Amino acid sequence: MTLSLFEDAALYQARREELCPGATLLRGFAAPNEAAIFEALACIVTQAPFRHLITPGGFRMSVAMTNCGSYGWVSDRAGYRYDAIDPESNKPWPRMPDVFLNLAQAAAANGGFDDFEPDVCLVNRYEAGARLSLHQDKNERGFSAPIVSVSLGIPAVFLWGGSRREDKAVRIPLTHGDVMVWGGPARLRYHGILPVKEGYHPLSGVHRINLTFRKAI
Ligand code: MD6
Ligand code: FE
Repeated sequence: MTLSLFEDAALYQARREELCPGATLLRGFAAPNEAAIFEALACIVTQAPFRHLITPGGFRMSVAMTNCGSYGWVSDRAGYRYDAIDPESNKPWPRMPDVFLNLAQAAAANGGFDDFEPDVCLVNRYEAGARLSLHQDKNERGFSAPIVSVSLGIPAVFLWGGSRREDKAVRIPLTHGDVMVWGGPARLRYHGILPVKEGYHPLSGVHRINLTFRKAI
């Protein structure tokens, strides 16, 4: 029997971990939709290929990125921002596929945030050695909506810090299908990804893929 995402979400309980008020880890939540997610992703990257963005400080990011949705997160010498146009193609970003939107909304509801309307899905691709240093997600216009973050492919260790950069961070191993829902009092916590170890996953090859859904505007 195949259940809809929403029936799945209603039944989903067992592997849910509350990290702190506002942050919930839904272990394996995306796994039932893995095939449809990777099909949709293949279509997105033909229109908006992965690229290594340049930070405002002039460094090439080790994580390759693309986006889908009404806006995309971009970085260059001028700064970080959301843009409705992909600067590589000068066209709008690919639309957000239904399987992405439904997954993000079901996860948000499971984490206690109803009516999540993401307008961006940032797609991060990590190869061995790629990392994301501690940061806050604060380029969005408001912080009332949560962030939904989907981990796929090879594993990684998530650094979960506090509200100040110098606060000690705990390490959370994330594996294929894990979804983090993160908002309210946790929305501006520092976080990052440790350098990814070599690995192989049948759906992503040597990569870790992360989908981060946000309401940017
Ligand atoms: C990643 N994620 O997991 C990077 N940000 O590859 C993030 O930077 C992130 O997972 C905000 C909320 C959840 C996240
Ligand atoms: Fe982030």
